[in-house]
Amino acid sequence: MLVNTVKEKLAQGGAVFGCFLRYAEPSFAEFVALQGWDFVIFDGEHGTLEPRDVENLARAVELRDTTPIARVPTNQAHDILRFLDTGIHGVHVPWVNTPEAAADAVRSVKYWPLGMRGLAGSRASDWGMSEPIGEYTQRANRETMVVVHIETSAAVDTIDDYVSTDGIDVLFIGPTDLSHSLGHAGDLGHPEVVAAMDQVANAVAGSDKVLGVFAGTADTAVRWLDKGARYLATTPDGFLQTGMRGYLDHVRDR
Ligand code: 3PY
Ligand code: MG
Repeated sequence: MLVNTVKEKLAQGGAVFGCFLRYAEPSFAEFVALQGWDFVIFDGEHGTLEPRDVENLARAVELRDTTPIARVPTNQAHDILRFLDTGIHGVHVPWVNTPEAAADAVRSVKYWPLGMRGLAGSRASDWGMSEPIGEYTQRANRETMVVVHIETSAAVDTIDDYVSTDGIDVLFIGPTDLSHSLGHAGDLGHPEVVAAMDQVANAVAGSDKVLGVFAGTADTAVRWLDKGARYLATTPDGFLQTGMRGYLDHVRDR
């Protein structure tokens, strides 16, 4: 398991930038990593990616010094384990709607004494060949990140208790699900959605957690940096769509 440079940069007070990817193509993942993103999040919640895909995608981005992370499909220990065993350096856990569920996520990600992640030879541990297994478990506990999605009104209502939960690195706002949960699906600028996101940002400020958020465009990311976010994620889909549509609109309208 390599050093988690995202965790390192965050510990130094820096901001990190990443991309969600939902395509099972290692060359595309490597192409994206070469743009210079700090991390890539392979999306096991939305789309079709399975742990087998993620293992090869992780290899591809590691080649380009980019930290591999995955969004797991559920907050179930066995789902989280199958993704972690591929060798990724952290998980995004979706739909963590109570502080107790956040503590469950930490227990699934960490080995003893912080949690009860299942232990066996896998790519994550170099199949037990590089170091004594007890050293690996403690190193994995240090290097592996827990990113918890705050994306329902129930989570926002109890945000102060998430902030004091040990073992969480990033509290990550999922604006789309949050807007849906508040009855304003897709309207990320609705005053109630903005107020809920600001409530999360205010609760995280001054705590030992990092504020993360999905920010599709660079302008949105800059606004969030100004509000204290230091873990920003987007997706290539929007950029591809804008670029390709722009090309076709330009050539077809002549
Ligand atoms: C959301 O907006 O709901 C997300 O999960 C973003 O990744
Ligand atoms: Mg979501």
